[in-house]
Amino acid sequence: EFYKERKLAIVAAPFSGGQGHVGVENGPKYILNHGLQSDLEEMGWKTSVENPLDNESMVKRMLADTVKDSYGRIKKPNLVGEATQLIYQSVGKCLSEETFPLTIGGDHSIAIGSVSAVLDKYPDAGLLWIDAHADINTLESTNSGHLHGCPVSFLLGLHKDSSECPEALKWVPGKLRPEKIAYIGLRDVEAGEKKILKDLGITAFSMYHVDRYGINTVIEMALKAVSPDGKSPIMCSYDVDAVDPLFMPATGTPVRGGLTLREALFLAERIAETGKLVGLDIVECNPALAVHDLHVIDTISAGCAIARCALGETLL
Ligand code: 4U7
Ligand code: MN
Ligand code: MN
Ligand code: MN
Repeated sequence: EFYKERKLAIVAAPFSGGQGHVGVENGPKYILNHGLQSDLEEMGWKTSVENPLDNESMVKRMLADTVKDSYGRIKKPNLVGEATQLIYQSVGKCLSEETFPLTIGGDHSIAIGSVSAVLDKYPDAGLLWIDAHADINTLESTNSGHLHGCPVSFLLGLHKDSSECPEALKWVPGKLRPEKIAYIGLRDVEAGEKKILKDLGITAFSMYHVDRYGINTVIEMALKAVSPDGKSPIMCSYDVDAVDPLFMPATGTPVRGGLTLREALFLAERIAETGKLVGLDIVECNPALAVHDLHVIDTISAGCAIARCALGETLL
């Protein structure tokens, strides 16, 4: 019932300021070069590409690491605040034109922008966060200071309780309700994050649950949690490090013991099957972290396959 005209925008978010590795900003370029746009066209989507970060001052700031940009332990709050706001506006524009936003990262901080825009348009949307990590560190709890470990806390509005919030991030609406998010794939969650998840009663399926119940039951439980009546729009923020590094080696914070490639694609296929998907992020592909060419191909082709499956590609 969403996107009847099957319009889709690939929102390129070549951003690395939410973490410490160079190279994740090349994710969109590699994914586009792999042919994702024409694949989606063949599947019947009318596609376009948006480049919200492609303005002179942003490009300059992302390259030059000269201006001091830290706030206590928090790294690059100004850069992340400005970049995510541009992504927010771009995704918001897509949605206002009934165009499906497929945001390609870049690191996971960009979801602050993409998910906020989806929640503005669809306030009752359920959010599926597919990831090895919970990304729910607050400005207080983060040990690394990397904002790609914090987007969920911003989406929940936890920064609003903080005297620590940098000016550039104050725009984030923070309207996500804790009962509207479910995680799948977790296996590297910090103690501080475990406490937040518990205190807020957030639904989270770790790799333990995938092993215990199987991926099919896990996705049914996750969908039920964020959309009990099955009617809510669904937003999916897919961090490729949810997938086992055997299949997805070129990513910034790989953790062994993850989803198999089929489990990863099945999740996407099942989400597509609901007919309720209203937005998708694919983040954290970092071709620079491959130790040889096959790693690049594995990572980029798996990233593209996740996108295609979530957007309706079927095996038969
Ligand atoms: B990703 C971490 F400390 N929790 O906060 C942190 F383990 O978007 C990792 O999921 C965050 O890749 C990983 O830096 C962020 C760390
Ligand atoms: Mn992750
Ligand atoms: Mn993540
Ligand atoms: Mn990562």
